[in-house]
Amino acid sequence: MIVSNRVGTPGGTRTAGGLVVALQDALRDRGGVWVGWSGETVQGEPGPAKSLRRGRITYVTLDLAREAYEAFYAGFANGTLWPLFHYRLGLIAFRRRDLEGYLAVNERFARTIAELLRPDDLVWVHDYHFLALAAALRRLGVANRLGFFLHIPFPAPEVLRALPGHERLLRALADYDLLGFQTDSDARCAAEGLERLVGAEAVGEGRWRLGERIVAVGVFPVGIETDGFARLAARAADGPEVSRLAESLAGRALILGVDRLDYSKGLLGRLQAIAELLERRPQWRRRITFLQIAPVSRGELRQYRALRAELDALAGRTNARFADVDWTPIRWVNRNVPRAVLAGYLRLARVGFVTPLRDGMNLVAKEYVAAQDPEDPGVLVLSRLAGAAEELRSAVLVDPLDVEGMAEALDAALAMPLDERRARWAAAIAVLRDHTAARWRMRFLEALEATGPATGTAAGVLTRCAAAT
Ligand code: GDG
Repeated sequence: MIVSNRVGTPGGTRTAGGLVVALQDALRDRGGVWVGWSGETVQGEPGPAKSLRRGRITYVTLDLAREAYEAFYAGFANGTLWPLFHYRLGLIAFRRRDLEGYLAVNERFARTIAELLRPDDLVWVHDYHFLALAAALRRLGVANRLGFFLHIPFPAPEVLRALPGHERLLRALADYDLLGFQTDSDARCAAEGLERLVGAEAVGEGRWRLGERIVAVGVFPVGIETDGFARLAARAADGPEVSRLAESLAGRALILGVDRLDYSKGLLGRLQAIAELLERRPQWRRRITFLQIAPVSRGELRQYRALRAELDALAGRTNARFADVDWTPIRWVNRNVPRAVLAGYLRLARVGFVTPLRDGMNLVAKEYVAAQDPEDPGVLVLSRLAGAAEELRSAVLVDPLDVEGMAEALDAALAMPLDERRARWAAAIAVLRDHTAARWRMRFLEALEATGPATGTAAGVLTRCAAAT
């Protein structure tokens, strides 16, 4: 059974991202149930869960009452946990009733799940919306193996300490059998949090004891379907949408960014770096186009509306400063682009420009590498603070606060000779062919199966995390 806030229901309005595809494949291989929010909010009490069966997968979705949505989703998950876990303390809004609403939604999901579970089912829970789900399930007497994977960074104990109620959430995490993280650093922070903030005790092999519970902690970097995405990009390259973009460039080099419009993605610094490049290296004026695809995300939250206004203004100012009658340096697109077209755009780009201030992994960085033409690959310019930077060491790595440094990196990437581009790309694609989405889910599920309710052991799968002790 997979539990995640958003569900890849067939015919759903959300376009399939890499993650939804990966989870769908996991269920298709083994058969199973996918539980999550329907995406609908209702006035008054929501009705019972809806269920839809397609092949071996059953989708179970719950509507949320408007107030529950405000407290759980907009409030505690995205107004408190998201900024905290991305180290943006100044953006945090905390309200007790949001925390209570969050815990209540976790309880409601637990009741639905408990009714559906068979004794030998594995449960794989995703992301910061459900930190407290295992605790709610245990209270209902569920003894199944429960695994949790966090897609976003896990903060250091000193940062987590700022959250009222953090002890309760950490204790709730120990009700899972396995906690999975994107990077060593995230796993280490979680383990330190368990030790220092709620007194868990390391018992070796990446496991911690808290009261009666033993919880394993492991590192499982999310991958993409590397070969599948490469084929998608190669096929899309001659399609009408990609040709339209290629023709409009009139031979200029394309620098491309693709991100949900989110303050964690470093979009302000990215725009400043483009301006800095054009200011300091005038030879690139008229010779580059920066295209940013930034579909609006969480637009109902104040912090996101403010960011959008600031970005619109900065893009406008930079264009006004450098544009000519037949050239504007920045194309700023808030529309969602179909996945195949996006793959083609990535292949066309001379530079993939990915500069989050902090990111659990960042799949766009991986998709950019997978999409390249092996004969003539472009260059990935990647923030050191993306989880992906731990794997993609051959990218041009940048500090996302260092605007001058990012402009220099763009200059180097645009001028990079073919043999160096090929060598960097070959190193990156080798990592991505090894660390695929399929391997990610297999490793996680094997590790979860290796934890036992009886013994609580997680044999031999958590060695990378030993450093965390
Ligand atoms: C979270 C963590 C972690 C984007 N715009 C369009 C579009 N996308 C697709 C991308 C990519 C996905 O959305 C975004 O994934 P990221 O990993 O870059 O970022 P988050 O959404 O913040 O994801 C992150 C991830 O979970 C997985 O664990 O890596 O750190 O924050 O696949 O291509 N897709 C389409 N049109 C768009 O306009 N079709």
